[in-house]
Amino acid sequence: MTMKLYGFWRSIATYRVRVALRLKGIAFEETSVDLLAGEQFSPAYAAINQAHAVPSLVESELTLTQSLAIMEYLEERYPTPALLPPLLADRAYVRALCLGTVADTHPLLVPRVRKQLSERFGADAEATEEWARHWLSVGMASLEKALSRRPPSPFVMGEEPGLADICIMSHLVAAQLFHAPLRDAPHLEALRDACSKVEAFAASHPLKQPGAPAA
Ligand SMILES: N[C@@H](CCC(=O)N[C@@H](CS)C(=O)NCC(=O)O)C(=O)O
Repeated sequence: MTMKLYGFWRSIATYRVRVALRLKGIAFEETSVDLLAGEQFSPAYAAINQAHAVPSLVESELTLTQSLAIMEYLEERYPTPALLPPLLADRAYVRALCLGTVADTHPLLVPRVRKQLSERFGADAEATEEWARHWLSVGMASLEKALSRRPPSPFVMGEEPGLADICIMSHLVAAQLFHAPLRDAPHLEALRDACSKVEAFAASHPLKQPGAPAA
């Protein structure tokens, strides 16, 4: 049965799940939840995701939320091709890289946080964009440092892309959307170039989704 993905073109959390599904060759249909129009707060969507956020993935009777939890579910349920490495220590390394984006940076950028900054604290559009760019740059500096200690070749865990590549690419895609330049980051640049050549990443890019503005 085809899986159903609830997402939004601009959502980098949805992007992560799209890439994981495509790397694993799992068929899915995406339904757009327009975050800019507030559809995440509709009663119908709240019944699917009580956190009013995308992505949500529905497989038969099961509804999954949180991009990292969804990708780990896919990894356990459909182990081939593997997105996590076989060694325990490597898996911890990959998860640490993932959380650098998923847990540390991304939550600072989501629409509800930017809305609060503007409505409660009076930040104008330029200030909220600058806020996003700041945290994206802090995150990229940290990721670049990590990769410089263990350079990708061409992907984080070697020949095949996996969870770390997906999460790091979601960070770089967000940086692109928020116009946060990639500076002095040769490892991130090389990883971005390698991932961009993979169809699963290219086809999942926010600007390639229905509803996205023409590039
Ligand atoms: N940690 C969650 C983040 C989910 C999330 O906040 N998604 C954003 C879009 S990328 C969203 O739906 N935001 C709605 C809002 O902020 O109102 C995940 O990785 O799935």
